[in-house]
Amino acid sequence: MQVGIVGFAGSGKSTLFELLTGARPDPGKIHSGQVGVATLTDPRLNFLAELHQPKKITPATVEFLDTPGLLAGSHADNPQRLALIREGDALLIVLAGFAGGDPVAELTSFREEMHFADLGVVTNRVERLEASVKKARPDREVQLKELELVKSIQATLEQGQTVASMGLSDEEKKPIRSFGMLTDKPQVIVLNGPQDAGLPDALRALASEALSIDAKLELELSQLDAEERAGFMADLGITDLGRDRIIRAAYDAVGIITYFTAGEPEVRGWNLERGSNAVEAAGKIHTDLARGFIRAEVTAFEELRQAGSLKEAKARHLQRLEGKDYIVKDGDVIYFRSAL
Ligand SMILES: Nc1nc2c(ncn2[C@@H]2O[C@H](COP(=O)(O)OP(=O)(O)OP(=O)(O)O)[C@@H](O)[C@H]2O)c(=O)[nH]1
Ligand SMILES: [Mg+2]
Repeated sequence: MQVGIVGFAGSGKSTLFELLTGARPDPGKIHSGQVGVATLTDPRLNFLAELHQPKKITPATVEFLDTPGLLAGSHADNPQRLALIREGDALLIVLAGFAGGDPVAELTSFREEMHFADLGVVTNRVERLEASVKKARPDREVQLKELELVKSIQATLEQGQTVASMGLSDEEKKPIRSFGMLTDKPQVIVLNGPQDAGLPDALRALASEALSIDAKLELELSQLDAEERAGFMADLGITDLGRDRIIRAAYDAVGIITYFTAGEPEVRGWNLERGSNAVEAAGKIHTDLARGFIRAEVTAFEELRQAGSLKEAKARHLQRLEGKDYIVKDGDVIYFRSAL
């Protein structure tokens, strides 16, 4: 899972990238996009580690991609800059809330830039396909179908609507998947700046789930030792840090849940697309585990926590045997039985 950190130049993307991933932004990498890995602080993992005393603890992770900012008012190379994020699963749009700017106008024009870039891509594709279907070719039928699809996307974008608003199924989207339509991606909107003002209502109206963070301050806090940090936070009246909220919001936007495997060698969190079944979950670990799947022994994390130990959870019959079609839930602790 990869989330592109995007926005206009100077909005604080690299500051946020460093806060989320702990990786130093490298100016030499920015033009191709710099990848960093963020681990979600998850108290459930600590509890499981207490129980199992494993040799290794591996949290679930998400990749963030720091990208060069767009330049306001210069359409020309913005689509090219935006091309970097076409492979991402979601976009984290960072708005500058610290330099007296107008975040609502900033979000509106950023969305326009994405719109414009998508329109460029589909218009290009429409033109190519129109030329191509004029010739007799074996895949003409397939191309005619794709042409119909890209034309309807083009019309939608021209009317000011997003690709996401079309509600296309994964199957319908197959021909355009490689385009990575930006206006089809889930968005996490982050207002970066001092927290006293809170989120303006006008921004909430545009992005109901918008979050706010003071990335610079929080990055500075993260570099202190725990005691100093607690002191500063108390002095500044900060009770809640934004880092984990943002990572959690990225998981939710993409539709990713976490399940756990727990044993003596390793306690580990795994990312899984919401709605996946037990075999698909097994496949995240190893294809053999999925191929040889017999059953999944599942305990909900909260029940395990209340029972206090796996033994007690079993005694209370809280461990369930589930088959291939079982839909895995966030927080499930799973032991897979496999014939391979
Ligand atoms: N006051 C204030 N300054 C900030 C905040 N976040 C970032 N800055 C400053 O704004 C400047 C730009 O921050 P960056 O994180 O480099 O911004 P960016 O979006 O990566 O910029 P580009 O990569 O050039 O597009 C730096 O000088 C930061 O220290 C903030 O929350 N408050
Ligand atoms: Mg930057």
